Amino acid sequence: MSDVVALAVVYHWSRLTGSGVARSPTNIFDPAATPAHSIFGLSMLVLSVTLTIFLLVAGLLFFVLIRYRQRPSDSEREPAQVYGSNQIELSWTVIPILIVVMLFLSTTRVILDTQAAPKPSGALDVTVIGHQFWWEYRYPKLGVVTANELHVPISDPAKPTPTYLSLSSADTDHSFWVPRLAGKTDLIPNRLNTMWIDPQAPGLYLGQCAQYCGTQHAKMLLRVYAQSPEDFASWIKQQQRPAAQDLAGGSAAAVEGQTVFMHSACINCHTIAGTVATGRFGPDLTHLASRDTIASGPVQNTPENLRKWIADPASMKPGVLMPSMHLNDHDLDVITAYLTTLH
Ligand code: HEC
Ligand SMILES: [Cu+2]
Repeated sequence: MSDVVALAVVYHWSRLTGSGVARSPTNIFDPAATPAHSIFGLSMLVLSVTLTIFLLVAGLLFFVLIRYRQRPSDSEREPAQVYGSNQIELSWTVIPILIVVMLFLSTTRVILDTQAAPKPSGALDVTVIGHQFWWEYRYPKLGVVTANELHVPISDPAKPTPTYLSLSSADTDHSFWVPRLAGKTDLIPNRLNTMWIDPQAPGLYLGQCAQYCGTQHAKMLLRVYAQSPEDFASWIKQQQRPAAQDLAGGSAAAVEGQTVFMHSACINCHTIAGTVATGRFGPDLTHLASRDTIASGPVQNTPENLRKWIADPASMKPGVLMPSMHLNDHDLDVITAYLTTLH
């Protein structure tokens, strides 16, 4: 109960001061998609019911404590003892039952609305695979594979184009949670879970793996880019281009970098579509340079960071499952030059 009060206080305080959780990009009180709106509505209902009960009970308790406190004028004799009252016992049994039934029905409605919603024909399908410690995104009908940065179209309530996610895991349990879009859904090996999101305004929605999955769980961030239909279509078009085209105008270093890359162990773990690199243990790098971040969110995608990452990934993400390949400075330079051409 004290959690509920604390939450309400924090919420109103931050609203008043315009700071703190209200401005946080992962604010659960600032829903931006239908499932998040339903959950927000339900939590406000539960909060108001439980808060009312708390205030009533605590208020009565304080009243009794103060009103009937011991006074010097009190006589030594015990006051009259009253036993049993059918009316009072009935009311404190029946009213809570009604409240619980009401909360149960409202919760059931939200669960049905978010989990059993019929899929509109305009829906986009994306397969999400959790890995230690990054996200794989596959768009099976569009032939696109990418990592860590999920792009989805915004959805107009008049003509909905929600994104339906099928979630699974390549290793251990993870959990997909972008608080402004929807509730958490776990990614569990050998099991397919589903959820959907329909952000209505373009923007970047952030989240975080919400199930402890190993050393770098904390740096397994979620980035959802909600785009206008036109922007989304052009992103898809760009992701569908074969990678080989990118090198055409590349520098000599980039061309040499491609050769070094294709002759090193990188290809066992990474895919670059249209080349001999077909590994699936690490993120698909076909359009690496089109991403804002690397390492699942925490590192900006700049040539310096990329080089540092390839030289020693654990320096940026201790416990990462990509080993340091101990490349010399020259190979690091040319591989970085090559990867930065992969738009
Ligand atoms: C043993 C498998 C393995 C090998 C070999 C390997 N990587 Fe990785 N790589 C990974 C994994 C796993 C990740 C994801 C790490 C994370 O974010 O937790 C990764 C991430 C990356 C990323 C960041 C991608 C992104 O979108 O965040 C780059 C770039 C990269 N590797 C380049 C290379 C290069 C270049 C080589 C060869 C010199 C190489 N890797 C060799 C497994 C490997
Ligand atoms: Cu995880």
